[in-house]
Amino acid sequence: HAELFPPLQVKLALKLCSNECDQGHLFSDWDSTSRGDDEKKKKMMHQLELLDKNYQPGGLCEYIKNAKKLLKHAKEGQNPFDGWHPSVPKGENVEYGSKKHRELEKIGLKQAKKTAFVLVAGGLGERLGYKGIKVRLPVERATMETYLGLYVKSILAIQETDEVVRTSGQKIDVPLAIMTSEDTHAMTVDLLESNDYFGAKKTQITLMKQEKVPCLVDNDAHLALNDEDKYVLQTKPHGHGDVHSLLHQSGLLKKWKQMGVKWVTFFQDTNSLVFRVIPGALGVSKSRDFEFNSLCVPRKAKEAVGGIAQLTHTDGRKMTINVEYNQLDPLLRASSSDGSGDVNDPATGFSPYPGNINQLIVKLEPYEKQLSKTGGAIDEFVNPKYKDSSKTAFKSPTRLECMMQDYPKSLTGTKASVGFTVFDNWVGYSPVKNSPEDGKKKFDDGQPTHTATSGEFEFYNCASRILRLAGANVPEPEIDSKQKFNGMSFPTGSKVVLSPSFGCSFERVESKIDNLSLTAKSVLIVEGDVSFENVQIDGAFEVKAEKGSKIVLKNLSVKNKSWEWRSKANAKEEITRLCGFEIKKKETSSLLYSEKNKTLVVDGDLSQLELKTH
Ligand code: UPG
Repeated sequence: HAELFPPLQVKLALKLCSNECDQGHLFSDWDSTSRGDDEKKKKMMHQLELLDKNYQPGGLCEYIKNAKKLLKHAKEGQNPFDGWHPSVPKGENVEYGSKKHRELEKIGLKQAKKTAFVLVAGGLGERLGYKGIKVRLPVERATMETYLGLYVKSILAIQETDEVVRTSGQKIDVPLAIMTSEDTHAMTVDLLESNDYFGAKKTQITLMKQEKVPCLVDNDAHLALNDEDKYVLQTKPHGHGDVHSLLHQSGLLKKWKQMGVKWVTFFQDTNSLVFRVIPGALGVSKSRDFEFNSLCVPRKAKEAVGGIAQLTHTDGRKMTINVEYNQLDPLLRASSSDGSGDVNDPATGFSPYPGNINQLIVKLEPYEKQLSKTGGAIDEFVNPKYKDSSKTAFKSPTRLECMMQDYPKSLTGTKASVGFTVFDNWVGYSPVKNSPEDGKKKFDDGQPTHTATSGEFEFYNCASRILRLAGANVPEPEIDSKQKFNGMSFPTGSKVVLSPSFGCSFERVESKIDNLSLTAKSVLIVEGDVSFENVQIDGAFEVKAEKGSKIVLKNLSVKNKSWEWRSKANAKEEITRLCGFEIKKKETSSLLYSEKNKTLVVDGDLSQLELKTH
């Protein structure tokens, strides 16, 4: 068939058929006498060529070689942690709002101007059961802000801070790279374009698409063809670890270095709280000169959150690394004297191993250097589901995977400083990963549910708590066990949304509050430069100062019928079904001010506010 294909494709096919790669089965049905299916054959060679190009470094032959080795280890039941002993590592614990935290934020905000952000958003979130991309989900339904909108606006708020000024006096555009996949790319582009990049410059955001890898049918790493079409290879996602090779291949790291970027901060598709802790964590990276800093929260045993452990090898090597949630229990069981695995410490009610939330801060210079050496390759693993205990056949084709938090494995044996920073759950971690049905099971087990419902309430509760720490009088949220959302009850209270432009650090929020109080039934939505002096709210209040303008609220008492979060089961509308409630808006007081370079002072005069009855 050689005349059908360009020479490079012929070379690739021959390589694949070599003894070493042993993939002759891919072509065994090709009829050498008839020339039928030529177009399909061309498409297949094109697919193979892409798969070869995308698996870097090394191409398809390297993939097959790695797969054979890992499948052999899996069949032999080799423990990936053989020879390594886990212990609880020492990291930096930071209490949000404390003196130490304020100091770290000051240092961190200075570093923020030298930070590039990387969002990994190639996953479809199958556990959630949502049809769209996860970054399109609303963080909360009071404003319907999407995750991607919140993230971009948080980056822009950092960019707007006084500290973010180049030596020349010019403000820089803080870069954001987003890793997408075939499943999420088009929808991510559409979300950005239809929202005008959420106020960012188009050039500020770079999209990098990860490609899938071929599936494997057996322990000899034979590549899988589609059951319905023998000219199409089956593929699956390779995992978020691809982000490193993509950053390397795209040349972004070099470009960022030239721009003066010093840090790269990675984060995931749904964690509405991530930007609350980034300034402080950047402060830790800077002051402790961490080359790699994982952000953590206290972890409940068995929670689907990896644990950070110090692993010490019998030969003396040490590494501080995430042990993924499905591997932590067997590792701990194998190494403890009494066989106890992933269990809570009775004294704290949490696992002694800090939970990795996969927000990673990496020092750019050594990272770029290391990736130039490795090409961004990350340790892979394979997780085949065998048909029976002979471990000779798989239930369905498997593939190699990799995780972005495994990057420090490549630093073992070097002097690189790898550390972690722990914040409390309420301010650091609130992902949306589980369907209402799976969330309910976790709820019944006393586990965090990580549902759209918990995500929304935790977002409001975090903002309320920050206001309390800043001196405001906001009641603690309470659980009303009669009020169930998709069968679960959560602590709820005032619904507070502080947009990133209101303050991207604790001190900034605190500087805007001087005697503010809210009742539990209140809703407060604040955007832009707004300050509160002697303000009482008992109702729903939306206040927004457009960019460049300022509002000072003084001696005000806002009162109206407010909004209500009403439980609603089995709704047709997808988001309502996921959260299990709808918002009934009754009355809202609102104020919008957009005069550039001017301040609106509202002193005791309620007539300046608009009262809407819905
Ligand atoms: N993702 C990709 N490409 C992939 C797979 C995932 O970009 O091929 C993205 C995904 O969109 C998300 C992130 O990677 O933003 C994480 O994926 P997810 O399925 O949410 O990860 P988990 O299996 O829940 O676990 C990760 C870490 C774990 C950590 C946890 C914290 O592996 O160590 O505790 O996230 O949320």
